[in-house]
Amino acid sequence: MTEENLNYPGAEEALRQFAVEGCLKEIRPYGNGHINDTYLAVFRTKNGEEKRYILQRMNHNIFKNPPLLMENVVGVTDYLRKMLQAQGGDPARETLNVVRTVGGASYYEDAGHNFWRVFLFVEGTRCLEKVESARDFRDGGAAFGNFQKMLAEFPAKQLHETIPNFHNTPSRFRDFRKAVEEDRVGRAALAGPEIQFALAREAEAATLTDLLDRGELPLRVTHNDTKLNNILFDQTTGRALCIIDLDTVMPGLSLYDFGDSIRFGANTGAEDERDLSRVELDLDLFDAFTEGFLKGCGGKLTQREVEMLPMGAKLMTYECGLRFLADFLEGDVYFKVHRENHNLDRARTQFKLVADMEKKWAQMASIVEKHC
Ligand code: ADP
Ligand code: GN1
Ligand code: MG
Repeated sequence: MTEENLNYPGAEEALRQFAVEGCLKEIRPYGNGHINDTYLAVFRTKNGEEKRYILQRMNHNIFKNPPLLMENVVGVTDYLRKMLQAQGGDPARETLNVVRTVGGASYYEDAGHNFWRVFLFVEGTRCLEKVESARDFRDGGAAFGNFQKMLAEFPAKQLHETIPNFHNTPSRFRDFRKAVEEDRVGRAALAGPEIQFALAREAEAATLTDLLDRGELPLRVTHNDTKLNNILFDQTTGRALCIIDLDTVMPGLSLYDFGDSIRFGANTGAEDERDLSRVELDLDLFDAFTEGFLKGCGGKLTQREVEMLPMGAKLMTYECGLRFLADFLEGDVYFKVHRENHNLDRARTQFKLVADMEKKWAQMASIVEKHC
């Protein structure tokens, strides 16, 4: 099967279990995800053409039950494929396509209890790590809004909760406070101002969960990880084409999807920027995404949801900062890190962004009002 030097024996062994086409030519790590191990696998078919696949080793420290997770991914992508077919879309490119094992399963568990899966590589696309134009971001907003709209009638009861309390901000706050108290690797002294910043905002953490509990915000099927690099953009048309990274599709609030996108994409700096003077909320990008998202949702959001969009942005940013900081304090056990203090740098950008949102609160609210 193998043609050239392949340095990922576990990945190669896993690939062999799947119903893939041709001779394996190359495997290499791919993308910038913080969670799964992602590889690009290139095959040469009998007629000399290249066929590409995405192979992933699912992170089962984080996703405790990969088989149930894959049930979600298969259920959601099958459903989206039918919707796309009915709408005259292209189901082979506009959603993920799970490649089965030769035995027909959606994943493979190896002898070391690693869980692997394969997707068709969506050809002719670009994955953006940073917003390049307001148009892209508006389009990304429309794509995430539309994703939520398409799943509006999906039977939510069928979905397993892949990570309990994923966007439960008060629960994230408690985890953070525990990490500070335990200070397991002796890093709390390095993060004094960040810890204080986080503690000072405890009162606001429950804003959205309280509204949900009181029935003032509806539970929907949401993506929950709406980073810009979880959208593939068509290289030819430049339009947002395919929403990927479906591991956290679960019941949630529309505000989680809106907020997480703003947190990442409307930041003038990178998520791990060390120079905090470069980190601000770009109001033009906030405007563009809001416009796209509201259009994509197709007028389905309630007035209360629309009103709370700025709060969604702020709380998702704050929550992500809590998570990065807690992981720093716990010794970098969750997010992949590539340098010393990486998680602390990430937490700092999130908190800088929260502080900037607090300054720009009135402008954020009037942008939202303008679009509804
Ligand atoms: P993680 O959960 O670690 O973020 P993702 O599922 O988002 O993993 O995949 C990581 C990266 O791999 C994506 O940001 C994207 O660049 C690329 N990728 C994933 N699936 C596909 C696919 N089917 N086609 C093309 N690129 C993909
Ligand atoms: C992770 O998987 P990825 O890299 O798209 C994380 C998100 C965080 C994000 C921060 C399952 O997203 O919740 O917001 O990193 N995903 C999971 O960059 O925890
Ligand atoms: Mg991802």
